[in-house]
Amino acid sequence: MIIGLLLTNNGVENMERQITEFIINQAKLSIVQGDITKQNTDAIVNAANSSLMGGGGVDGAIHKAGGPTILKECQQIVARQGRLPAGKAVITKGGNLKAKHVIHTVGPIWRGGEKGESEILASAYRESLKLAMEYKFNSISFPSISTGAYSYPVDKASVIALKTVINTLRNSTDTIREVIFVLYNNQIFKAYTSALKELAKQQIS
Ligand code: AR6
Repeated sequence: MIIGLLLTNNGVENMERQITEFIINQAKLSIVQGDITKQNTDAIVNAANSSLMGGGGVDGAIHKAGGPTILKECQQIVARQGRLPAGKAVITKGGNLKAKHVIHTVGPIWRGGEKGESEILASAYRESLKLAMEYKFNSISFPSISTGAYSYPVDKASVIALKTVINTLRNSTDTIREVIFVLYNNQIFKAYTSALKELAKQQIS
């Protein structure tokens, strides 16, 4: 059950802006504008590609900040189980990152919306949370999966991302107490903020 929505505008460290918090059972969902590589949650999520060999965007930033051990572990995973299908997730250690673990998932490439994109995107969030629960993490940070190089329209992606996390937290009695969406640019941040306000209105009314 959702028990509250709090709107704040704190001066958070690292130039982050945090404006929206949403309480679901015992967990807090919040949205901040910032760089996910600076987060100290138990895990941060990487919007990777199926090769798990790194790339641009948030993937490149995570590998750069975390150092080469992350890529090494990714190579071992691919050697063991092959490429990572879209909608699935795997986990590595965090290397030099503050977060001790990185959950790598692959979102859908936007192809117009009729190719199962929404289900694959929801699955990427669900599978990432499932891994976090298996590892008994208390906190996890997500980027906005698929809304960069993979071109998923953010007005649609934000609703799917938030709904999937809210529904998972609502149906869970697990260890997760904090989920943070860490959004790099202002346009994406604004889209998530208005999507969350809209969802909150629907939930509360
Ligand atoms: N912290 C948080 N979010 C970030 C950061 C950061 N440091 N850097 C970028 N973003 P993208 P995708 C945001 O392209 O669309 C890669 O090359 C960015 O503003 O990183 O899922 C992979 O290897 C955007 O909102 O991921 C794949 O080939 C969001 O992260 C492909 O891109 C996602 O953008 C995956 O594409």
